Amino acid sequence: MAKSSSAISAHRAQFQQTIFTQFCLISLLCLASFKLLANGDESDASAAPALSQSERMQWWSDARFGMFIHWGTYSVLGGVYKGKDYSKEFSGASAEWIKNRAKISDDEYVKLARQFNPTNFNAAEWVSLAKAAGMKYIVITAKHHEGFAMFDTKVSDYSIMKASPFKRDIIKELADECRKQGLHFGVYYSQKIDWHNEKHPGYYDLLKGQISELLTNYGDIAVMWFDMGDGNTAFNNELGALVRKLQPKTIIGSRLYAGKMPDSEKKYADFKSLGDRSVATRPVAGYGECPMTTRLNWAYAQHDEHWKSVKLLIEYLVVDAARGANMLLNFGPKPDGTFTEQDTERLKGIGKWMAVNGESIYGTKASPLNYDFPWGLITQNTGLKRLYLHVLKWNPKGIELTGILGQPSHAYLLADPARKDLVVERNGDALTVKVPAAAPDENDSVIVMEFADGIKVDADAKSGFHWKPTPVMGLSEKSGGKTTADGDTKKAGGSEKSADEGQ
Ligand code: JFZ
Repeated sequence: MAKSSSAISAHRAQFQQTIFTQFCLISLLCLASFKLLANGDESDASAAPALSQSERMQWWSDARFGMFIHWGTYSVLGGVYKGKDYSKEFSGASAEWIKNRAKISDDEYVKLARQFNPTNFNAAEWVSLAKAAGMKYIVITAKHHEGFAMFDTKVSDYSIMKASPFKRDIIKELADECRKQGLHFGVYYSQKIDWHNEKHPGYYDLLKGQISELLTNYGDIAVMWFDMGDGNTAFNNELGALVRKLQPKTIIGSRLYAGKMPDSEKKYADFKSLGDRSVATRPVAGYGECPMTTRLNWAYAQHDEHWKSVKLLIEYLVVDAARGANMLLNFGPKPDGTFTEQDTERLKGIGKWMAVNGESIYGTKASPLNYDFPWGLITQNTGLKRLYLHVLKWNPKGIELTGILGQPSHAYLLADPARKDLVVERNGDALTVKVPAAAPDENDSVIVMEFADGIKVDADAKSGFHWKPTPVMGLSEKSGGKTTADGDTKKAGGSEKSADEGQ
């Protein structure tokens, strides 16, 4: 029997309703299954094998070169308090210790925060400077011994957001900019010394709270650069475990622990932080990093004229790399948020050399020889089957090296775009590279030697470590330099540890 039009439209409406209901049910089922899958994936992710240390360290080891930044309310004083300059008063200096050295009361010192208003701070400029200099990572003081947090912490009011007129999260702005420009971002965190909070009954909770904030609110934190660990190994390990839990890829420095502790007991340390202002004096076992200053002080100091030249800083970078260590080169920005002109000049000078010679640093390993030469040192890239001879002292009569077997298939100056072949003569166990009369680079001229069959070393070859870093004020005493003002005996913080002993 034919249906009436109204019956047909009622039937159609019922049919459409059924379809819609079914569609919703199917959508919900799909959503539920995706969620389940995701959960399943998450559970797979949570079951993912823990990251090995070598996986965690790969980018860091390849990077070889990073930027260290010491910046805080101490920068306002620039090493001077009530007319007295404390930036040279004791071993290792340094302007960020001024509260301690000038014996400034906490009530007096916290007033500095009200003057910390770096209106010229521009994260893009800082990160661009580091990138152009060839640096692959930045580590900045999120909280130094003064206890002032350079980030939006909720566990203390002594921070850039609540105690300073600036009220911008420096750590967030730099972390975001590093991510944008492709640099790894890390933070220095003083966990043992905190002259403002350490007497706080819940100090350990404050530490764990701030470390959790840093590892939760700022994206990937590539490095946690703890400083001056104490003997409380259980607590140090608790902090290490907290970092691992929150961000398994975060690299942890050895200063989470007391320097004198055996490396084997530093459970969460991924790399050995060598002595302040040190240069590797011997090949470093495992992963090592030498923190270095461009002058004497770490933080900005108005009257610190102990500047290191571009040539010297490149020498130190090369010596560290040739001995298997990274160099973390420090800068102390001014209280207005800009770098000093001298630091900017050094960054540009190093960047010019790195633009031509970066291949001889990035992704390299320590020399295959357990010695070096009066003319300089060697890095190697085994994957490329290349040796890089860093000739710091040019010799127009030729550059001689021993301990390498066979004949290079190709040898050329890294600075030569044409890669014109250089003559390499063998005389017994020595190879001599015939070179132009003038060194192609005033800082470090790099000769590349390629070995088609791979780099082979004469295991019996012996010699010495000829290369001693050029001694200057602002180089650790163990590395051959001086960090004590004449006649000074007082020590700042830890003793001047040897570069070899590390932290
Ligand atoms: C620490 C800080 O006290 C200093 O202000 C700066 O931040 C530097 C990078 O690290 O200084 C130290 C830490 C450890 C030793 C010496 C100085 N040590 O163990 O010899």
